[in-house]
Amino acid sequence: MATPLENWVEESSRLTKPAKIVWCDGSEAENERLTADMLRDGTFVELNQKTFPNCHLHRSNPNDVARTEQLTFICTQKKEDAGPTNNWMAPVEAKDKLRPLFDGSMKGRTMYVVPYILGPEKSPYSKIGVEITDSAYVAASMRIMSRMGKAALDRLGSSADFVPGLHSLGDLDPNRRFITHFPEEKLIWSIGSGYGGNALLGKKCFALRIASWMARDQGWMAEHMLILGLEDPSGKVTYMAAAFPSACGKTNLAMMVSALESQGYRVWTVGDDIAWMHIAADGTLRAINPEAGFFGVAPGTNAKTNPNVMTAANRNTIYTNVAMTSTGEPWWEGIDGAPADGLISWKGEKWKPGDGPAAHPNARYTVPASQSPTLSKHWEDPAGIPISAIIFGGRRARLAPLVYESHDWQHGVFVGATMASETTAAATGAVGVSRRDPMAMLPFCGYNMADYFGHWLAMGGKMKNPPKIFHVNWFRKGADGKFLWPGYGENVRVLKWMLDRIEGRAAATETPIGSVPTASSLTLDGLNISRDTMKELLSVDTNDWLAEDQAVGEFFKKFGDRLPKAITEEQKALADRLTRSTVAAK
Ligand code: OXD
Ligand code: MN
Repeated sequence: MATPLENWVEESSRLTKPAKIVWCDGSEAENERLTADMLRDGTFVELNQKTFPNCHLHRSNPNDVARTEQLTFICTQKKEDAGPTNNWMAPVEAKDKLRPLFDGSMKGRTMYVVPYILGPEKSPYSKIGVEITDSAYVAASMRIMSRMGKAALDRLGSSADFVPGLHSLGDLDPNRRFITHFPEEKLIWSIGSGYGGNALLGKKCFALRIASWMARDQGWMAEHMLILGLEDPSGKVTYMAAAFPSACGKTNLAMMVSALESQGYRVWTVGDDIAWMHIAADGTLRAINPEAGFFGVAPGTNAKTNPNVMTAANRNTIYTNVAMTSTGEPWWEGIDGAPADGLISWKGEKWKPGDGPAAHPNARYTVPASQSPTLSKHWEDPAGIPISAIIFGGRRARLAPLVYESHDWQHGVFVGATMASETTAAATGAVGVSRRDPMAMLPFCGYNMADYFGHWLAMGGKMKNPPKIFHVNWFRKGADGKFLWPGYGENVRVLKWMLDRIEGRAAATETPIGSVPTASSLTLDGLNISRDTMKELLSVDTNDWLAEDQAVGEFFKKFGDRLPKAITEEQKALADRLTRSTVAAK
């Protein structure tokens, strides 16, 4: 008898009518075949195989270079279940719209059936997905980003317990591009884009949008968070999970070279983008990284900002939309060294100064996590690793201090729910515009965000010792428009302060927004930063925060009655604390 997977593949092939069907096993030999095919048809350009062995460049269609949030839909029966921050279509309407686009979309093409595991192979928290795609680039990328192939099929057996994702490049016309999610039936349909987050369905579509829905139903958390371990001089490692919006430096933070290494503080990487967190039997929060690779933003990456990824991405890596030097090496703005003669732009054209960026600002590397020199030896622990701190953050030129600690879990949830950040090139649309992005999940929460806040609040009540919740801002600027904090490897000083707070060692000043480090509680030795700059970095301007709290109130109005009372109470309590402190200052 046919298995549920075989039935779905059969049904999908009847609709899309591919010339042939290939079941991916994830083997080396298969990857070589896929690579050879892509080199032959131009999907891949070979990079210098001496200096970048097994590395290839993919140039996507210039109209298809970032996630398209305006074309991404949550298709629940009831509109309110998708909530006011998601685009919504009724499931029947979405299927009626997309079915004709899928009809015959794979004619003359190969259909790849890509089974994958999200999470460590042996973890009870891992889940299985199967993507059907007509893009060899997607199949090869999924091999890096997940445990793809035979291992997934073996784990699945004849079970129906997998998330199906149907993907076709279609004709790449943005007018016929839709990324649709059906969380009630745990199904994904995506057509018209070959770009990462729209097309690698295991990533944002399953591991966040569908998984966040499952997590709410099943009592766990699927979050847009890196996971890192901070080792102290005694060798003890404390794990932290951090949510920042896209392209705000999650990969760099997770892979950082610590500026305090000589004092015995090092950072270990568990994940760079997504965390699945469960409450263990002992009441601790434990996290796994559902992914197996890093799909990071290349521009700005160099030997100073992320030396570890520079080392990791010099073999077995797929580059997307980077530029290429005359010797066939990848190049992007912000890499060490000026552009040399003979540079080829991300569009495959000869590049000359004045042409604009040679690499697309959202150019990416897709690199196996196993190649990271900082990979934690516990990154595949089936039970996950224990989380002691949750960090929220964003790009804010003003307002938010370098770091502050929330009063307790409920206040921390409010801090996450009120996150805001300036937009980046990771999604299409204007760059640098400030927008609310609760828990960095605005584009990725598969259900009504008011219910999502409620889920966060409820999870805190179920934990024995909920992690401390912090907020950071590496991006505060001075009056001259320059960043006040050096960032990158120096960020470990902030992580160390958090560790010291967890262990009850560091002092803090109480402010209306939370606890801010005292000047002497941050380890600043070896860093050339003035007292005045530190003061500015840690300052909390009551009037600015009153205006912020009002803007937050406006944002929350979107959710109407569905917003949990505890969140409204936190918002009012903040306003009270701010008003009291303004009065006291007069
Ligand atoms: C990503 C994103 O690609 O958040 O991780 O856009
Ligand atoms: Mn991301």
